[in-house]
Amino acid sequence: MKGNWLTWLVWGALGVLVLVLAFAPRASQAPGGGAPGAPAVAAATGQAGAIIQNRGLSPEEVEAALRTYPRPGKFDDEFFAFLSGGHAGNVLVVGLPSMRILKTIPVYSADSWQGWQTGSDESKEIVQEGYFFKDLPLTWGDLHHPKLSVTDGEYDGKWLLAADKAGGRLAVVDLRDFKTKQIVKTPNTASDHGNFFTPNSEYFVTSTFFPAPQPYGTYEPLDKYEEKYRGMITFHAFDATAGRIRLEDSWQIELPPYFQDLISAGKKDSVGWMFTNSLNTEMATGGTLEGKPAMEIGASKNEMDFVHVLNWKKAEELVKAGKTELIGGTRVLRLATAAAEGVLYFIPVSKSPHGVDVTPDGKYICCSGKLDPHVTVYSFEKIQKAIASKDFEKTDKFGVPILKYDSCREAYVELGLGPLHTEFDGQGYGYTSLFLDSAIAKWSLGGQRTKPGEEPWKLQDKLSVHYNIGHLSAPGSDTVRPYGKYLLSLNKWSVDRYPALGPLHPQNLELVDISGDKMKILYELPIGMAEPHAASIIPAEKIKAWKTYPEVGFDPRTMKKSPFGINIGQERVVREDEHLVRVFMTQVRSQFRPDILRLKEGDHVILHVTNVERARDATHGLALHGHNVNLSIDPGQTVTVEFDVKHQGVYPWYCTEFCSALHMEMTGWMLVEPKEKEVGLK
Ligand code: K7E
Ligand code: CUA
Repeated sequence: MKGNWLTWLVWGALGVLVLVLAFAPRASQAPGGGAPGAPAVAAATGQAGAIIQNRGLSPEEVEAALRTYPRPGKFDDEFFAFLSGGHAGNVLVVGLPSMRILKTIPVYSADSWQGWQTGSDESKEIVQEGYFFKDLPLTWGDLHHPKLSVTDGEYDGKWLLAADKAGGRLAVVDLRDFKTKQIVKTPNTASDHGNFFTPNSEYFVTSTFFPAPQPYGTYEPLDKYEEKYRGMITFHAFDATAGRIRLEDSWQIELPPYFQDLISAGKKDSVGWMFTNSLNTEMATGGTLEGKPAMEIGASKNEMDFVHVLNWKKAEELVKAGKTELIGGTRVLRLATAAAEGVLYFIPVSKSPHGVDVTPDGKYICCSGKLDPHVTVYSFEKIQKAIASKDFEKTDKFGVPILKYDSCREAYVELGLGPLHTEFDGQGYGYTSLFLDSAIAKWSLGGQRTKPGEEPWKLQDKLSVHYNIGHLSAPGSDTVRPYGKYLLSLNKWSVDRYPALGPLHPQNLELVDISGDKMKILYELPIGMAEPHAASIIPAEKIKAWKTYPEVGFDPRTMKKSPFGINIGQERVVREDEHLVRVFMTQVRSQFRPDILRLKEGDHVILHVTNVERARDATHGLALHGHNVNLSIDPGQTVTVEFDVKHQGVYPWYCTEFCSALHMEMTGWMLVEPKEKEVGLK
């Protein structure tokens, strides 16, 4: 509707333009004649017309361009998409609909722009806290699903959390300053994959992908897989005021050794419940050189895998009542207890599903097997009835009741090949990614909005994307209040969409307009970085980020004034003992104070640097030659770095941000004298 109107407008304007063009030269020649500005408008419109013609743009392309074009200096973006950076270990912030990359937030991996793990001890300590093994540095992570904190089931714009699939960790990002504040290692897991916030961010819940022997860290051979390996769902207690995970209050539910993959929170009607898709109910373990079938073959023998249905409120009660065992220092609700006490149920689902999604009203749970062209919709009400009447097919090997598929199923909607994830627009439609079809299917949910002549539970539209879509993301889709309007298609392959720049291709994102009956692609954004698996999209006005730190000497890790923060005039170099030198340094355009450090070979330096600027955007850097020290200090911020000075010599340092006309002069010297000749000793 709107699209048609816009198209009409554009082409209408072009029609008029031809006429206007004819008059334009004369108007501009007339001395002081014509309405002010008229010739300019005519000329501009004329140029636009020529561009459209020369480039051979279709009306759809012109419309897409006009809808996504951000006016310079205007805040035209309606939404921010928080995209995962995959195994680049970071988060990207992209504005919609402009599709401009506005920020990267380093999390698990180093980032020298922001001095993350390349200098400041604060950043190194945050990462160290989450090491898999305390004595083995982890310099990267695989970040898949960034999730935004919620209050009453709606985004509150305060925190972003995301698990690390490769390290079994999770991280907290503060949306006041867009910096990572905490990384913790999930107890008893090798990997975390799915994650979500409970409706008031009481817990950040993660699921393991790979089951592991328990207690974690012990060895068990693969032939004891069924007996000894277990999956885990972890309820990380989250302090939503402080923005910190409290491991001591966290607890886990032990699960069978299936691959638990992704998880979704119940909402509204289904609050207190959660859902997990699982694969490999065959419990295959591979063994391609040992005469056994490959994992992919072994793990797709069964016709059906399981959706896990968990009553986490009940589990919480059991945990509080002490029905847990301490494993690796964490309270774990054992599998047998979960099965016996009505915490855990299974429902069959077509084999090898990837993703489970709950409708915004909490009434339906969508899950699709990748090899079945349908999405299966389960009704929460029916599931509850089946549980209440013990309508079980049987129990699985671990004593978990399997609910009857037919008793729980509400609909079975044919969509296309390779269905994965489903998102919602809040207008009564689901959007499912079709990996094999390279398409998005739009389908009508039952019990929602009905349009004249529109059947519920039916495919309504299909859009080709480029190519092999994984996740898709609609604003607020995982909350009780989706915002609709746009959909991001996160594609795994880009193949021929961009000129070849070597064999490694960019990832391809596509912005889809979902405001009308037909989906339309508005923009394509290649990302020359790791695979953005998933995204969470929030209205721009919900983010209330700071422009500078509130006072000089601020420590972003504590969000308080640092004891090492100083003002101009307080700079000093203190030799605390024979080999320990502490430096309090300030930065302001365009100097370091002090700008000469006189040291001796063998010294250990503790450097506290405060950027005393109050001006917005006046970030300074400090790059020290040869010592792997690279700091980025925002206005008001204080950072600390410790390092050893092992080699005599002259080491300049400089500011890495082009901060002023005299930025090139913003430099300093670290002078390291040789050790005094130790004559006569030894
Ligand atoms: Cu489809 Cu991790 Cu959600 Cu990629 S995800 S593997
Ligand atoms: Cu400070 Cu350049």
